Amino acid sequence: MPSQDLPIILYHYMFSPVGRRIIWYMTLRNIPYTHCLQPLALPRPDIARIGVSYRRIPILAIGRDIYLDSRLIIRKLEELYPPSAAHPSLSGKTGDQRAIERLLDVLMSDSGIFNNAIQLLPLDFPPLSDPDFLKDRAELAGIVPGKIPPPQTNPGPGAKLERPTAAAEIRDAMELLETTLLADGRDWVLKTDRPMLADIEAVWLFEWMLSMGSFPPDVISPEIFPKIFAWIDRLSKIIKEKAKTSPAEEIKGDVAASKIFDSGYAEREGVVENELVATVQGLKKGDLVSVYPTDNGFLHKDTGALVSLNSKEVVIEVEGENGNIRVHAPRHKFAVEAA
Ligand SMILES: N[C@@H](CCC(=O)N[C@@H](CS)C(=O)NCC(=O)O)C(=O)O
Repeated sequence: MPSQDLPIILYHYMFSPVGRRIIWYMTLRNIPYTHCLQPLALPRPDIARIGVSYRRIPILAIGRDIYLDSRLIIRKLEELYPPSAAHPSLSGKTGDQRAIERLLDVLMSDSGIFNNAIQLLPLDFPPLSDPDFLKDRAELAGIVPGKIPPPQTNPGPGAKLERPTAAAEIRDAMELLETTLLADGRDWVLKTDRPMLADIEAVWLFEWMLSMGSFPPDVISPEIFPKIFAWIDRLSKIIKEKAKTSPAEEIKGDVAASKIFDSGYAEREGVVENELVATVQGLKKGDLVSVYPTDNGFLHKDTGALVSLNSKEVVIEVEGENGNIRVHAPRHKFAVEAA
């Protein structure tokens, strides 16, 4: 476990469903953290000053180690805070349980369902009529004035069918849960006596959509999916109660940066393993590499000296405003390229 002196700082904004995934995880495991709230759109000088170019939210700092992407963040918190009475485990015990946990993560993170949820944001959600916000999100998708957009972002025909099509996709994922894992009336996805990581993996997007008023009531309602709505309600109540007893403190970007630069590293330096991406490029420790996501936000590359690389993670050392930090990115949906 990292030294208790190392600050844990979550950079996020309250509207971020992926940020909430991390908050719910840390809340259920009693992991104390502070948060540094960010604007909904770029620029985010608080993040630039620590030396990070990655543009997505959430980002988690544990001392001078900075973790990108919620899946890696959860995996790291699992490793760095092994189960104890103070930090109870949320992971499944059996292989079957862990498989359900991971498959739910794949469903909610990798199946494209997140984009469907975005399509269903209420049309009167104020940022949707803010041209600066829309320009920012076009940049996230890689659409930059004067440049040819990548093929997946070309607007297709039938834009007016986007919302009904998205609703059908969301309903389908909800139907899966309602009629299988929750069908027998259990309280929690793994039939445990308390919520586990599998619950968090399944719930974060649906809870966010509910809180945003995104469900089209004729397609998705408590009458149509009673078990899911009751489960979301049970889980939200537990989180709210827990958050009340130990609320996270909010800190400003300058304070967050000083805390990071005054800290040590949470992890020992790793090695560059014989991974194909390293061998084909002849990469070795210390080489300058760029790391960036491949699904969106790919115009923002972090570049630094390669510290370690394995099948799960790449770590680079990057210069920040007041010293170096280490940026950790998952290998899944991230590129590692000689710079
Ligand atoms: N795979 C990433 C996805 C993160 C993501 O898409 N976050 C959204 C907010 S929920 C985002 O960053 N949107 C653009 C932005 O805020 O700059 C993760 O799991 O962390």
